[in-house]
Amino acid sequence: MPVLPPWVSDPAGPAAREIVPLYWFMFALAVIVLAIVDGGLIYAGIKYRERPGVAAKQFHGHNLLELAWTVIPTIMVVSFAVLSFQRLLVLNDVNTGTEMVVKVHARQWQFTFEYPREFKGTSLATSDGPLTQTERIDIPVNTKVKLELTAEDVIHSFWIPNLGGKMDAIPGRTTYLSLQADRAGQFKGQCFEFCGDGHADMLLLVVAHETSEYATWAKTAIADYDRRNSPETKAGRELFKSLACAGCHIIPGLTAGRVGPPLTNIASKPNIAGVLSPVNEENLRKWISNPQAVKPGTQMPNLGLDADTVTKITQFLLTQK
Ligand code: HEC
Ligand SMILES: [Cu+2]
Repeated sequence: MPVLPPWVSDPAGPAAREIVPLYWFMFALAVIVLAIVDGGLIYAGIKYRERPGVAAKQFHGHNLLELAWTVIPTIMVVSFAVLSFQRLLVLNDVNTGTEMVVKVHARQWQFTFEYPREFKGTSLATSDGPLTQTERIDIPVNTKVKLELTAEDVIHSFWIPNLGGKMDAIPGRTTYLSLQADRAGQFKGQCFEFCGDGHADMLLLVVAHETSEYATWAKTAIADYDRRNSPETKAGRELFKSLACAGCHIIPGLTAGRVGPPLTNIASKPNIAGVLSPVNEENLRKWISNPQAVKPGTQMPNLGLDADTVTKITQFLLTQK
């Protein structure tokens, strides 16, 4: 277990590096204050305590001391404020040198990232609009990315500790944050504002790619997106999203339920709910039409769907490989 916070022990971006000196400065002064206050307390407690032959004394008023413990903390607090403000000016400058703008939509309980149409000649557009990803954002290293954050329901907060900088996503308002990584790698984070039941599952991952590899990543991401969002399975996908399935199952980028298992790779699983194999059209239909008949007592309810709905949803689930 590292003792120091991640942005201090392993700063991986300019925002984190910006904060480190200030962290140490405040930490050092806090330790000095602690030593003086507690030291004085312990010293006085021992020296002036009541003991056989010595009565405890009371002291009142000492102009010099009172002046000192008013003026010194005032100077400290004002200097913290000035230094923090200076850092904030740097951190809040999301525009200077920005090379890419990504929209971040926060909702209970996931972050969705919407990329621009292209980045330095690499296309990031899919066959039906901008590329979007959930829980995960892929960026090129040493590139200043401006995040435009909004929230659909309640306040959420975007924070990747190793990269520094934290920003709330607020309904009805857009907030901004710069994201930049010094080196390729993965940096984890989590929503940092308690936002309901699923708050602890509202995860974040920043994947920083070498610039030369960014185009390769983009190609795969777009292909994945297009496969998942193909027009043939659109009807089933929309049904899945609007019916109760969405409340219980997660498919990143689509739904965020956590009661049932994730259905991300359902089509390549060996069986359905551990009891029905293989995973094919016929068995998926059986399960979705009446899970209780397949596995009595299962927590998935019978939703009483008509045959056409079941067909469409099944077609869609078969693309989740
Ligand atoms: C009330 C919550 C709930 C709803 C609503 C729900 N499910 Fe489920 N689902 C579950 C649970 C719980 C399981 C695990 C069942 C088990 O293993 O006994 C499950 C299992 C599954 C599985 C098998 C997953 C696996 O990994 O084997 C599929 C497929 C599935 N559900 C599809 C759907 C579809 C499609 C809908 C909407 C029509 C839906 N579910 C609605 C809770 C739900
Ligand atoms: Cu949240």
